[in-house]
Amino acid sequence: MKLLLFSAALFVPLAAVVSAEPPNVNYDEAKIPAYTLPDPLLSSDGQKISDSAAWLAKRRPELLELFRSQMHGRSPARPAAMSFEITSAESNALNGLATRKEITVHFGSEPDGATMHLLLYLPNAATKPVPVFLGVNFDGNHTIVNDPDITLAEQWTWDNKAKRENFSRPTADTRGRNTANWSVELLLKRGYAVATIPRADIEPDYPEGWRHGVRGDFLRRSVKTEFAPDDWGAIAAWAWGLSRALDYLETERAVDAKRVAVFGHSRMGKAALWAGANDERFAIVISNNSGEGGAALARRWFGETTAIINGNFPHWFCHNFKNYSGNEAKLPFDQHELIALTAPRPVYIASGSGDKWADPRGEFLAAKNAEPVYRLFEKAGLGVDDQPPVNHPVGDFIGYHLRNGPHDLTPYDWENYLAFADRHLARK
Ligand code: GTR
Repeated sequence: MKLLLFSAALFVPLAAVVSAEPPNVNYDEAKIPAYTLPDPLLSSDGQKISDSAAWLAKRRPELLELFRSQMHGRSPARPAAMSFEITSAESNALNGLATRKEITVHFGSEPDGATMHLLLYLPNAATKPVPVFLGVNFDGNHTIVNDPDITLAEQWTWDNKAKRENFSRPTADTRGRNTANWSVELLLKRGYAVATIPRADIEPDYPEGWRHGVRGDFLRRSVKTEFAPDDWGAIAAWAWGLSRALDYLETERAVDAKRVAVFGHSRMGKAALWAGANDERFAIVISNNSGEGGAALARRWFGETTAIINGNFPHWFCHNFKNYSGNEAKLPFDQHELIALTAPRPVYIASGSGDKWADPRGEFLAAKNAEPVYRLFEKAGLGVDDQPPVNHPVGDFIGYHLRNGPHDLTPYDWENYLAFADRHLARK
């Protein structure tokens, strides 16, 4: 009896130590425990990578495999039976500024198979194939700009209040709701096409949303009945959707598919980084306020953590990633290495000064620690050692700015992305 009591007493504190309870959120630089970042140039067999050939042949595939198996999961290849159906084309959109096209991407030949709705604006002033900004939108294609003729497509949503899934057509009053974030007319005037897909077409964003998206569709058509620990999560699915949109853009004569910048805000910034890491056809990668699981270092205890993100968004990453909740030191990588997977292509990381949840300094430090890989390609990175003050953009092949203000995507951010894209895409 005595012995039993004794062992029970021993057991309790031990359980408390190993529990996966999310730690408190920390916003104090002084409280961040010391951490050691993995060296991007050190292969798992101990070999030091010292040139770009060894990076591309050995370390890059190794890191990609680690991010696949431990964080984002494995995504399927481009479906063989995928097809594109142009459902509308209007050459006089946005008061003549652009040609608007809507394309339904069918992922398979089955009539009940998954599809996504791609919206494309082409600048009418262009005389040759144009570069493109491509991103996933949060609330539907009709929200990105004030254009009454964008199709209001039905989509799955989650009603948090009623705790109910809904398949419905968005109401007309949501048209143009996110115009301020997308700056579509500015991009068109600057000579860029704008392409977008809705997040809910690929996967509605809630834990059971996969049932209504491409992950559920692929699972139903496979021999499996449930996801493997390293099967793709929702962020990987959104990234995969971006690659499928690029597949269409490669068929579009009015655009130059070798000059496509993939971008995203917040969770879609995480998706853009993963899309760019996987798919080297993307010419530029832009992460706006992507934070935890995006550009911010996982090992820095500041703002959102691995445990919190896995707890609140269990569908975003693969099951294996749950092993790192409260256990970031065990990750075989950190997010600077995700950024480095874009090398030698240009990558831009942007933070908001008031966006503490995303850890702006952790985003800067990840960009900074990606530099050794760019150096292998003789590409200059940030050009600074310390995080610049607000509204002071820096960098060559790794761009960075800390915008004054909250978690948001603003015209200030776009001015910098445009300058970055102008500079790099003109070089091609
Ligand atoms: C938050 C989440 C962040 C970020 C953000 C967003 O709730 O914790 O990781 O992705 O959402 O996507 O706006």
